[in-house]
Amino acid sequence: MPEGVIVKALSGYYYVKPAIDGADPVQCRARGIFKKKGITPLVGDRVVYEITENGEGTVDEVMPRTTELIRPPVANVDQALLAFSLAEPDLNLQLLDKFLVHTEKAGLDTVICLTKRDLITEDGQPGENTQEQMALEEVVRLYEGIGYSVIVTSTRTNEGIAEARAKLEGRTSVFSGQSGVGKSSLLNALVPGLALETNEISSKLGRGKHTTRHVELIALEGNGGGLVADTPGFSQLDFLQMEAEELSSCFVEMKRAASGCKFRGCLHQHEPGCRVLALVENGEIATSRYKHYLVFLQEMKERKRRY
Ligand SMILES: Nc1nc2c(ncn2[C@@H]2O[C@H](COP(=O)(O)OP(=O)(O)O)[C@@H](O)[C@H]2O)c(=O)[nH]1
Ligand SMILES: [Mg+2]
Ligand SMILES: [Zn+2]
Repeated sequence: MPEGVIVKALSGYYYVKPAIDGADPVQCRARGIFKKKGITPLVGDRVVYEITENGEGTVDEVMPRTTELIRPPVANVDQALLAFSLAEPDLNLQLLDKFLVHTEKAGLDTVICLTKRDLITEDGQPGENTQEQMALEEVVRLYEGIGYSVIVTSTRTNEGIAEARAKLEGRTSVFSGQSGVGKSSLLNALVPGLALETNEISSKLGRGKHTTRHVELIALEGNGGGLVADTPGFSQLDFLQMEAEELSSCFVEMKRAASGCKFRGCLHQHEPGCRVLALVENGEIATSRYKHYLVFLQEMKERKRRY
């Protein structure tokens, strides 16, 4: 029986893309057996399906998942592409660090995509109302230094598009980022012929409206293939299911340093013999990252108190 991947789930139907390049998805119903077993097929699931008489099909078997994201609900994702615009809206490094906590927690490889390169000055200076005045080069150096891939893109000049495409090949990736940063535009540039709806930013609010409603995987044809989910992003970035110690381990450079802390379970605040604090002091760990860590730690504590 043929195999494929669920690329869309809508109104009780699952759209299964056959494992053949260029083939159109088959509209399928899930077998009743899944409901009995309490399995809900997810977008991203690799499945065995069967074509029925009317040209539709049935999903007969769901293969074991390697990963399972809850928000957005996608199975088998192995990579996150975090889209952050350099301007309109201004680059928000605190939000980027928050997204990174979530991709680390989910165990995903992360590519940071800095979009709208054409909107900042030639020498990479940020807009005036950026909270943290960090030039492009500095931002790239910071995150590459931690170990992340950073790609700078513009859908106006096509800068970085080929590089982004290469990163997506052969993998299942989720695109995440605030609305209005250019996710759909980027996908349109990456996939010839795709015409995702993009939206203009309301200049008053500095953010776009949500036009991406359901999760859908888009196939990158040719070369190594690959699937990409254009999603509104991790909708609720809260820290409810996280312990303080886990938070610090999601800052990977702190995690690496933590083995050098005097106390196990060190939260890197005021503990004596804290290696992280020493590295912040000597500049090996960026102040911005450490500051955001403390902000999130505080947020977590406040959350816990409220619930
Ligand atoms: N100047 C510039 N504008 C862009 C770029 N990419 C997207 N935009 C614009 O940013 C707005 C939001 O883009 P969209 O792709 O809908 O963002 P999404 O909400 O993240 O999917 C639209 O007005 C796009 O035309 C870019 O590289 N440069
Ligand atoms: Mg969009
Ligand atoms: Zn410490």
